Amino acid sequence: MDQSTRYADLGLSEEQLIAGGKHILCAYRMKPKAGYGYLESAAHFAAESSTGTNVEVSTTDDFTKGVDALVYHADEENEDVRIAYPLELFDRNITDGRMMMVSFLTLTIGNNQGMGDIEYAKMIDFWVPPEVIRQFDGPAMNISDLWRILGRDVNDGGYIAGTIIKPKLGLRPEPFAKAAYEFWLGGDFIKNDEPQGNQTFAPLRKTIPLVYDAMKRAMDATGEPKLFSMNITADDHNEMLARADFALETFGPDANKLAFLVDGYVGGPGMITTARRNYPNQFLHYHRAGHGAVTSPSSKRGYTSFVLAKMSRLQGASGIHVGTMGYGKMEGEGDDKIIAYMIERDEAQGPVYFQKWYGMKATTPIISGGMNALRLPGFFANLGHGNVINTAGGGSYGHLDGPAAGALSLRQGYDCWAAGADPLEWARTHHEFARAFESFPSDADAIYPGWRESLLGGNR
Ligand code: RUB
Repeated sequence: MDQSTRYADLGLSEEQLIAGGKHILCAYRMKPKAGYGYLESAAHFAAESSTGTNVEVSTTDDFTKGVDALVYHADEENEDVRIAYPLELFDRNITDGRMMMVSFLTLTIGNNQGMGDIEYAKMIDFWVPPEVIRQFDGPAMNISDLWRILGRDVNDGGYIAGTIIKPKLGLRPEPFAKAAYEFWLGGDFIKNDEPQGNQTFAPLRKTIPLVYDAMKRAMDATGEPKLFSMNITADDHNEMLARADFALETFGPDANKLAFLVDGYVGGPGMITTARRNYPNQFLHYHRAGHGAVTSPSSKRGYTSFVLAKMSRLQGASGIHVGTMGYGKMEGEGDDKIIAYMIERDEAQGPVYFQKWYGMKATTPIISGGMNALRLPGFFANLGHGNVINTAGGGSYGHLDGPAAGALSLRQGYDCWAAGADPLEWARTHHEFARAFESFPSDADAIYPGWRESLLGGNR
């Protein structure tokens, strides 16, 4: 059944929809199955994403039709479909009237992902009006709060050198805390790797007190504050709270140095909001493990990393992983810097829409995945600034001289970029950075082809 007379209105202008502020706009890369017309399929897609189904139903009335999602742009050649969703469609809390991300996803990336007449549809951007900004929590904390704890400038405090405890799994409590202590001797921020929690060989009630003890010793040894991002992800809301409460009590007077990490893609929006609303005084670290299943450029369905990051700011993530923009081990490219700009600026241009955030706090980009000191100067040159958290697991624990040297090499990699220095020249006067070349020789060969002659005098 062709529903395009009801669910499409190509006369609507995007500019007017934005000025009106009564819709959420979504842009999809969409292709119908062979034999289905483009506008007809797009209209069916909008119907299934709002008030309709594949047939007319007798219970529809005039009010219902007033909240139909409408296709307002359908460009078959560029596979570009844009849909306006009236705000009334979205579910609201009975407790406080606020909007919820799960409802946004259920409608805009819900049944429409499995329709028989759609080959694929991937959301590449969305735009929200000021009213939606007012109805989401947004971040309570971000990198500024971490800079304050670290004693730095709260507006331009610079690079936070971090790591992920490695190995990913298999450390018992004592070696785990030792690994943390050693990194903190040189670096600022440690996160649990995302599968680490309460495994039988490392019970959380034993591990977390040892981690706090390691933090205190590292703070005494260095005279600097340190930060720990603890994974509180769990299926059960009560289990999340139990983990978080135990850690807050354990860290006692240093609880402000504790962040909570949540696996927000596998766990879903409810988990992020659990952390955001129950612990507004803690930095909320959004880890996105699993997101590649839908965000990868090889996936034609789901949504992009850009969309994921934008949703996370609305929900209130303090920081989210945004990839390494082609400089690390995970998929990505230089243009992904718009992901960082969208979450950290008060207004930014996305792939389709220009978004204003009306003062909603920024979400901090977390740069991670195969990073080490050698990769940082190029990364920062591409991004254009260094006000990020960087977690380098292999890049710290893989340093030939150990994690403290690994941490120092990261900081020196950042300083090299900030000074506008030539990395090979910089290495002559920065020992840990120089040793990163020998620690990660294949990276060194790829990024700095002349390094062996320059640093080793051609001896190796
Ligand atoms: C980092 C690591 C993280 C990824 C996740 O370890 O594996 O889980 O950063 O990817 P290492 P992303 O530093 O040893 O590579 O940050 O893209 O979400």
